[in-house]
Amino acid sequence: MTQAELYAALSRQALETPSWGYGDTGTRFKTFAYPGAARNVWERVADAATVHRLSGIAPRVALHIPWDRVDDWSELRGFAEAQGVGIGAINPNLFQRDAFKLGSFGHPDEAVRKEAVAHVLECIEVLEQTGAKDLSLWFADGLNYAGQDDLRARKRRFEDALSEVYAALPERARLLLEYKPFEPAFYATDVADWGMAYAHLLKLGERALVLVDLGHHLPGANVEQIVAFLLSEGRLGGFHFNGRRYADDDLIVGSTDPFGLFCLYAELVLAEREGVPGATEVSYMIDQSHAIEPKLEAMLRSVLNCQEAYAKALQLDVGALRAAQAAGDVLGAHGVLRDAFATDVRPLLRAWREARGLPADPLRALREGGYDARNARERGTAAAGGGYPT
Ligand code: PSV
Ligand code: MN
Ligand code: MN
Repeated sequence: MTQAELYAALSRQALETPSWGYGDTGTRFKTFAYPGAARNVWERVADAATVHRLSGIAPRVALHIPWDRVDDWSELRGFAEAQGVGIGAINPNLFQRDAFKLGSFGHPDEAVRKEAVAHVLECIEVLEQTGAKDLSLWFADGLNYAGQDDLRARKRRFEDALSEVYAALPERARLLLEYKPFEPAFYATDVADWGMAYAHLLKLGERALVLVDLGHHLPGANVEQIVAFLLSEGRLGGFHFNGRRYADDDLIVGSTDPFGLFCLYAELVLAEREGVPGATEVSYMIDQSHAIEPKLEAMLRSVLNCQEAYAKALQLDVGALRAAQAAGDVLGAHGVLRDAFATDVRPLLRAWREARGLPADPLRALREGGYDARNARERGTAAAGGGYPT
C-alpha cells in the first residue's frame, strides 16, 4: 500500500465508544468511585467527544436505554453533534426490571414478553430521533437448571418477538443480535452462540446481522473464523471489542491478546481488499465498563489499541499470503501474517496524526491536558457503592 492509501484507510477507521464506559461501574463485589466520572448522558457524551478529539477515530457514542435518558433526544443529538460526535448504536436494557427475572423475549408469560417488546419499540423511537443506525440487542435470557423451561418454546418466543421488533425498524436501520453462552444464566442461554443468532436472523431479513462481542465465547473458540464465516455470509453486523482472559472480563481490548485482535483485523482487511460485500459496513464498538481504570484513559487506550491492530493488518502482503496458501506453504503463509504483526506502526500512526492536526501521542495529551483534574473539580466524586453485604 502507498502512504496515501494507508492514510486514507486509517482515516476511514471509526470506533464507537459506549456511554456506559464513562460512568462509575464495578463488579458485583464493589463499585469504586472515580473522581470526575460522568454522572449523566450529557457528561458521557462530552467524554466520548474528548476521546474522539484526541484520537480522531471515535466519532460515535453508543447509548444504553434507560441508563441514558433525556426529555428530548433531538436535543441530545444536537449536543453530541456540536461536540463533534454522532449517536451510535441504541442498546435496550432487557435485564434490569424485576419483571425480567425469568427472561424477556423468552419469558414464559406473554405479558412480560409484550413488556420487553414494548421497551425495544421505545428504543426504536430513540433510534429515529437520534439518527442512529444500529439497534443492538443483547439478552440475559436463559435458564439455570435443566427442565426449568421449554427450550423449543423459548426459541419460538424469541422468533416471534424478534420479528415484531424487526418489522418496526426503519428501512435505513439494522438489527444487530449479540450472543453469549453464559452469564447471568448458566445452564442455558437463549441466544448462546453465533449459530443461534444467525439462524434467527435468516428468518428476519437482510438488515438483521450478528454482533460479535469478544468476551462472549467459550475458551478456545476461534473468533477470527467466526468473523470470516459471517463476513462471507454477509451477516457480520459489528463488534463489541473488549479484552478477556477468562470470560466477559471487560478488560481493555488488545491488552490480553494483541495477536488475536490483529488476526481479527487481518480477516477484515482481507475481506475489504478482496471486495467482500458488506465488509465496509461493519460497526466497530467498544463494550467495556472499567472498574479500577481511569475512565477516559481506558477508553482512549482501547481505541488506540484497535487502531494499532488495524494499522498492522494494513501491512499484510495479501499477494504473498495468498500465494503461500496456494502453494501449501504452511509456515510461509503464517510468516506473512507474523511479519505484518511485527511491524512497528507507531511512527506511521504518529505521522498520520500530525498530518490530521491530532496530538502525536494522544495518551500523553490526555494526561497533560488536565482533563481528569478538571472533571473531578467540576463533577466531584460520587459516593462509592455496591458489592455484597459482608
Ligand atoms: C453483558 O454481557 C454485556 O456486557 C453485553 O455484552 C452487552 O452488550 C452489554 O452488557 C451492554 O448491555
Ligand atoms: Mn456486548
Ligand atoms: Mn458482555
